[in-house]
Amino acid sequence: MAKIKFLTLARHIIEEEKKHPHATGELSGLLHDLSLAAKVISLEVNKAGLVDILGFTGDSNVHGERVKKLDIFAHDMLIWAMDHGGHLCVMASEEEEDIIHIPPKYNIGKYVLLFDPLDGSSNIDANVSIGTIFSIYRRVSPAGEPGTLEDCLQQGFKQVAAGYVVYGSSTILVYTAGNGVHGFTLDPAFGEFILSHKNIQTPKKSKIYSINEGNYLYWHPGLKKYIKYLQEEDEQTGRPYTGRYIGSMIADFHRNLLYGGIFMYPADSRNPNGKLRLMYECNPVAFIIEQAGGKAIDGKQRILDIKPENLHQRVPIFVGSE
Ligand code: P6P
Repeated sequence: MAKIKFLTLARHIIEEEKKHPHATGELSGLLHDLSLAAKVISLEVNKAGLVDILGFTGDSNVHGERVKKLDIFAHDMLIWAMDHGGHLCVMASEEEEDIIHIPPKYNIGKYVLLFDPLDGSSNIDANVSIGTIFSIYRRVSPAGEPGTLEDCLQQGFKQVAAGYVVYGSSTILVYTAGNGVHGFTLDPAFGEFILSHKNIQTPKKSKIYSINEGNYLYWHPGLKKYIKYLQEEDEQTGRPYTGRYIGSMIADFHRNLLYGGIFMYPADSRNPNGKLRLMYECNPVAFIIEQAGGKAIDGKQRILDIKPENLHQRVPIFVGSE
């Protein structure tokens, strides 16, 4: 029999699931449905320049940010792909103020999905990499009833899985279900995600730092000192570091996951809680980086320990090599 070299996402999920004797296959079904949405969004993102899907809908989202059509498309696509699989009891999205209920006959699933449908969307017209980020919990409300806000507002260390898709030079889906971090690259020829990065471990140390230096004036003095320290010359500690900042968090995070480094979106005098969202941006990447041997803090505590107060709360984040 021919030696088949490649491993599809679907096959990998099933093999991972076999490692858990009491796995029911629901999480596998959920991740499979997510990968379908990712393929369709990837198709649209990669031809965005060709059809009239660029530009603004003219609407603005719950945060008053002008919304690009692809944002809405990705949001709608994820809901369409996820709300009838029977795996979920509730969902939440960056694009929706409140929790998203699952149609009654399908809302008996035991999982909760939170997502940022298209992070970095201000970069779409410039062909810069953007991404979808997702976070999965087990429900805490009684089975058989519709999911609740309480199901969504769980601390990050309770995530059962988390991941992201980067729509860039290729489309890559990276996820963890608590047993390491694995990356799958989409082969558009036959529309399958193929294992390309098994068991990603982020370098313990690196010379890359990612931060928007345009906010320097508003930073805490200690942060100013730290960034200046990185820019000093010192052979022994490998300084000066290299600045790399795409302005699309998931693209910056993905590069640093593979190459090592630190990504920072700190609090500053204008944004006391920073800019990035806890539930569907910081918690997922914090789960991933810790599984890959790195760290994620808000400047004081572990991101995964933060007790959420609301669905769209922002937190400062310092994430990357230990
Ligand atoms: P700034 C994109 O809009 C985003 O939400 C993240 O993807 C990115 O890291 C950040 O904002 C960039 O923000 O203030 O540096 O432009």
